[in-house]
Amino acid sequence: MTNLKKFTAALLGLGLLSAGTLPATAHEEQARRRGDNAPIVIGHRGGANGYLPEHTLEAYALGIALGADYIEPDLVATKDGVLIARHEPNLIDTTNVASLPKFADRRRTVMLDGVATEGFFASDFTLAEIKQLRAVQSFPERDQSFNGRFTIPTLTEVIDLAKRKSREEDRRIGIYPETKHPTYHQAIGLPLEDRLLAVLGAAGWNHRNAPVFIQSFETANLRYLRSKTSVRLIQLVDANDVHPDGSLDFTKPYDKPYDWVVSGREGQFGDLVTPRGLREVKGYADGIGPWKPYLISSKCKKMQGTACADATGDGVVDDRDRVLLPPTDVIANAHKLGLLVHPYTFRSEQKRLTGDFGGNPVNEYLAFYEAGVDGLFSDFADTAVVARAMFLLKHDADYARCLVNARKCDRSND
Ligand SMILES: [Ca+2]
Ligand SMILES: [Ca+2]
Repeated sequence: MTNLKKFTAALLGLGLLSAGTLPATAHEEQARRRGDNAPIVIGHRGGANGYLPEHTLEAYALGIALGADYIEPDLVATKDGVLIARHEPNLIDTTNVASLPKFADRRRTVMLDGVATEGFFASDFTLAEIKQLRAVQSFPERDQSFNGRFTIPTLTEVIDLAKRKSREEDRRIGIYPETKHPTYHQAIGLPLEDRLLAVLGAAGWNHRNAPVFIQSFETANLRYLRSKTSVRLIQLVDANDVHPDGSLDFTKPYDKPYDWVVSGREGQFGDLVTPRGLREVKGYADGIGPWKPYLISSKCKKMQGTACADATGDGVVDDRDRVLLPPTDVIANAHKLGLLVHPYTFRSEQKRLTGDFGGNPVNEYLAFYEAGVDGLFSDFADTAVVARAMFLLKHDADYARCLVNARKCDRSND
């Protein structure tokens, strides 16, 4: 956070400024244009998982080499209570576990957030057993040639890597851990939150100025974490899909945070990004991590019945058959409250790029940087970094001079 934002937050806290008439907003905008508060690039599942199997030290290291400011370990717990980096408790899509006869008897079906899920679960494996597995690329359309080569890292190993690379690269590389399925982990007796704080504490990173953001799709565990730590917290905001008209679809189980299902709270994820919802989030978190259509959505170019038509005529219906809608007011409303906005997930494949971007992922990043995001989650950190440099060249004369003079031009905002 910039000094200006801290000052603004302090004034808000003292009641000297009302969020509705925030004179600092214009200054913040100027600061952002100068690059004082350049958006951060968060290496989603490492930041190089467009290239390598996700959540491996190799993918994190490549993400850092490609310029990511933060690397993102998703966290699940092993049987012996160690936090490891995996996208899901179910290891079947991201490791070779299903091909190892010695673990065949571990296959089972569990209820994961109300959904019957079959596979191999991290909580049935000790860390020593986890270390016998190897990671695989979970996106079938991406390079599979590194499958079976890399091990599954612990959170501690990820932190050690971030610290070592920070020294080697002479820049601050942080971590952006996500607590995966917190209610589920509590129910199986392996709650994530205190384990995470213990690991951060051991690393000297359980404090406000640590290069750490903790994120969650649930709300109750973030409130708990707020009561235990000053580390920055981010409320993730999901949805199921985007309707043909650009409005969001809240089909279960992606309709609401799972702790709301358990507690019986009405509503849906979208409630968290209304002005009222943002004020609630401000009570326990430092920002939001919304799915990107909450900020800039898209609608079908042409309809076929009630669905999108194949407007491009290439035989498939995907994001290329959609056109952008104007940005929503979510970023402005969040910024009025001093909340950061870090949308997900930016991916370079052609089928994932809205028609307006002309097949160039740089154009998507530029649209979101121009809309005012404070950072974003990318599978291809190199492209996010290139687009950020273009954005800063356009708006930040100091940055342009710095680049031409071959000085160190580290513009990330913390
Ligand atoms: Ca994640
Ligand atoms: Ca098409």
